[in-house]
Amino acid sequence: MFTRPYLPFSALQTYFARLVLTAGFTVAVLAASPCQAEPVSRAVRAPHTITYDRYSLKLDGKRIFLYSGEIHPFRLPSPSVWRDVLDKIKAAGFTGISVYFDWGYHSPSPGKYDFTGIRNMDQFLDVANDVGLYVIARPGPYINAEVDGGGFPAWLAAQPGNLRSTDPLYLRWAYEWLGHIDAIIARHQLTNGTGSVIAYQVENEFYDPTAVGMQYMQDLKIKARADGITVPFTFNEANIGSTLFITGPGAVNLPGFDNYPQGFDPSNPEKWSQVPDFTVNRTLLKNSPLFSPEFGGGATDVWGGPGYQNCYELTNANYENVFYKSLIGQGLTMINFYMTYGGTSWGWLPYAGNASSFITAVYTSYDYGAAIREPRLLTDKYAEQKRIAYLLKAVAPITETDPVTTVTPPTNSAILQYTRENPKTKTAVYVLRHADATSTRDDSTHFSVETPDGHYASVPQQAGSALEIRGRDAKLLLANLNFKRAHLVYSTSELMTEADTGDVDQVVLYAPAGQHGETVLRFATAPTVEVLAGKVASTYDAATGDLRLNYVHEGLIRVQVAGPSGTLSLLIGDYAATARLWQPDLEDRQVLASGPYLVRSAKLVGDVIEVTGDLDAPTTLEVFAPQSVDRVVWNGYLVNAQRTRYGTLAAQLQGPVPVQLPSLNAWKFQFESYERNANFDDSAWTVANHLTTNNFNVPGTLPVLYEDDYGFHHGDVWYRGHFAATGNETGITLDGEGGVYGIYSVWLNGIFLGTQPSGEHTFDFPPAALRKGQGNVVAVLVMNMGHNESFSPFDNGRNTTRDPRGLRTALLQGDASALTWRIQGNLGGERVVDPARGWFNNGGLYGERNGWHLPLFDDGAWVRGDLPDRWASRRLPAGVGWYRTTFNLNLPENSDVPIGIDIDDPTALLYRALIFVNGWQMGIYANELGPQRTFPVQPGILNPHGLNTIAIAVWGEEGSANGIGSSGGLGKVQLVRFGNFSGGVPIDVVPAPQVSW
Ligand code: IPT
Repeated sequence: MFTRPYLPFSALQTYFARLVLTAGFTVAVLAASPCQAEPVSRAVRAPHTITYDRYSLKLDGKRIFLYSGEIHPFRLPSPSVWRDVLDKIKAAGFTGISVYFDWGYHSPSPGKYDFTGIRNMDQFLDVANDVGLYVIARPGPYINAEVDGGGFPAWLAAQPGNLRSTDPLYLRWAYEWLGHIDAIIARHQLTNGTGSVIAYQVENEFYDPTAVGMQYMQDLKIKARADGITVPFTFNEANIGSTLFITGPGAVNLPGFDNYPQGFDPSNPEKWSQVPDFTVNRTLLKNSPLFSPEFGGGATDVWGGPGYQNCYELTNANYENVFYKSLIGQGLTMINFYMTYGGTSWGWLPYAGNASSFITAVYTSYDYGAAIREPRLLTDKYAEQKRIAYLLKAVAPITETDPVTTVTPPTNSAILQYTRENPKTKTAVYVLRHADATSTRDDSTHFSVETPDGHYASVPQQAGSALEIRGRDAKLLLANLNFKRAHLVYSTSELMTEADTGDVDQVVLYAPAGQHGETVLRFATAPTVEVLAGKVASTYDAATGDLRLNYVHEGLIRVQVAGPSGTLSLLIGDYAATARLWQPDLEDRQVLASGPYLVRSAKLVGDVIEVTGDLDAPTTLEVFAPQSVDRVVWNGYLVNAQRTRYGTLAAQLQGPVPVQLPSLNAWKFQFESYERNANFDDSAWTVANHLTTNNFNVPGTLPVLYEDDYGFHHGDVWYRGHFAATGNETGITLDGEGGVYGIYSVWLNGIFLGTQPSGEHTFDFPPAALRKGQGNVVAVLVMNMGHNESFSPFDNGRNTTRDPRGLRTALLQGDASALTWRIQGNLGGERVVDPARGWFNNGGLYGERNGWHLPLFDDGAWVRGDLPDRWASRRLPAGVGWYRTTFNLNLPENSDVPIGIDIDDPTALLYRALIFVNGWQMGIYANELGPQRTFPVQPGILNPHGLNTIAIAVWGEEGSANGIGSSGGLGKVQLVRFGNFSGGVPIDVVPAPQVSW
């Protein structure tokens, strides 16, 4: 654990200067200790008014484009890196985030709530406010989200009441949750001036158009207002064109429509869809903007699926380009992308699934193929979103546009054009794409620009050039736009941003490399045009005042145009040249920085610009700042910056220090599953003898053996059924229920009877195993892969969270002997023994109940367990065995080295494994299913500067008593590095018990 004081430049000056040699360049260092990215607080403090009309949201009367990214704090259980991910979202120009709050993550048992440690949502919302992101708060009570129970706490499944309805037996619990979470959200509202929450979503995707559904929504709204929620209400309706909750009871202020055009099946990532039409909502939404609360930013994957790289490709940068720009072309001014950072469904958070649902199940990773990958990595999807987001920030007129219908269509009929115009400024917005969005053809066209500046019937005008639209590509073009120091008539290049750096107006334009570009600016008198880099042809027409620039996009072209109102610096790039361009938010000042992997913040202090960020390699940092600035501080170091011939400042920055991860060896091993044996002492276990249940699903036999009814909710659960044998018993019929991919293993008096997937199965007793006239024990280990969601709010769907887990049926065959049962899940059940890691961290394996997963557990008596290891050669039966090792990390200071744990083994072996890192369950592994074999582990869970412990609990699914046919064992386990960056954020190791078991 370490924290580093931030030394503002003034403080740096008081330190001794010293010189270090970095990558062949001399850098003056004024700091005694460097600093990692220090939060630049952009905190919003004064109370604000939030209003809206049919065009956009308005904050204190000023229109904003809400360009928002979805992130779930419960999928990032290391508060230090909340800031990292939020910095990254902010740095891409997003104006907001949308956040689900997971009821089940905060409530282990009826009446108990926890908002401390990794569950500290005040802290999360504080960071969002500090970073400068608006928040759409989505507290449910139901959230879906591919999380256990869809966000319903598992204990709720054992309570009476009709979920997601007006049933008072349900509402009393829903209100209890809202009472807690609303109080937190209310403290962070823009309307109070104490935070950045800008909107509040009521419930989640709710198709129930009946009186009950509408009243339920109305009840939740009344509750939220009573709890002090004063920001506008939103709702995420699934069906574009639905009138639900737009008027009448339950109506929200800002109705929105979810859409995932590419769907959720990543098996064919080349498959494309058509662009949905949100404009059908225009007639419905009279007084609120077009809004998509969830627009596909990636996709889910399932156990045994093709993996998240496919999800990424299914929703790649081209998809973003075409679909997101089309939404702007349709006039949306509020869009949230689901997900922007997916994260990790660590522990037992993943939703186990329902074979009939549109998403059957998810596994530990919730990477989602999103713009920021699970190890917090930036991608070309991120770069694409940044180009769009910067444009939206730079061009205020886009927040208020009407469609223009009287438009000459593009000359190429394969191209579709959305045309919009700001009614006040008459700025025109054109979005051009293939009418058939799936087309892979490269096309070219001319189009017509008609604004108060004039009528340009065929653009581009330059003979021999055309507007090129590649297959699966789109362009958002502008006309009649006032820059700070010049007027844009039109451009066939896309605008990324405009930054007034004080003396010049930096205007960044781009297009794919090799494409023609034409930009027309208007000046009353001929400007001077100086081409500083690249090739540009310019013509000035004194009659119109038009200065026309023609060029071919390649690298970074630089042109200075000096007119009567000042100098315009045009930076004309291709995609590569814009990917690493940054416009940190300085509120009243504007600067650009280019080169680094990430720029988190910038600050002007006198003649110094302080920049923070991350580097993935030695980097030339170029800073576009006022001419008065002549010194550059990078992450607390004064660097040697030179004035370039373009008037900018450039400095060579040293890349990250090379990092070698330790190899994992010296593994120890211990087999357990003692519970399978007849003589195991289960007298302290819970007696399972209920004859009734609140669960609507009728048990197959009595007593009720649903684990949730006995206070065991997550992970693996043991059952032991005792019976006195007559000798006629031939077997037992069991229905083990652990969700679609759940399994259960069964033993009689320690003799293994088999492992089956969820569902009913009869296990035959080997005659020799039965003890006639004596006590016998059937032992069952059930893997509960999580509770189902309650996706459909109709009666038959709203209670699917109650789908039973554990045993539903247990019936001896051959003789009706009575079975008496005991059950044991996680240690303590609903009485949480490890509040820091919490109730999703552990199930009921012997090792978990005895702390074998914890860092300082003494495994001195265990045997050697070099990997790969095969239980067949150890003559071990089916059951559970544990591997443990430790390793030291000593990662460079001020660095971010995302690390994961990788398991490599042939998939023929049937085993499952739980991966614990420093006691935290960071992965559920299914060797036979995959696809996840690499498990990112965030810093804070990992100690970057100290000892770390890995414990892996393996459940060998098959094998005889002497180990023949044993499927247990463990393949090679290694640490993998997803990158190496200098910079990062300060990391605090998450406090959690070491050995308090
Ligand atoms: C939408 C849910 O609102 C969201 O919680 C999540 O489950 C998402 O789906 C899929 O990742 S529901 C919509 C797609 C019908």
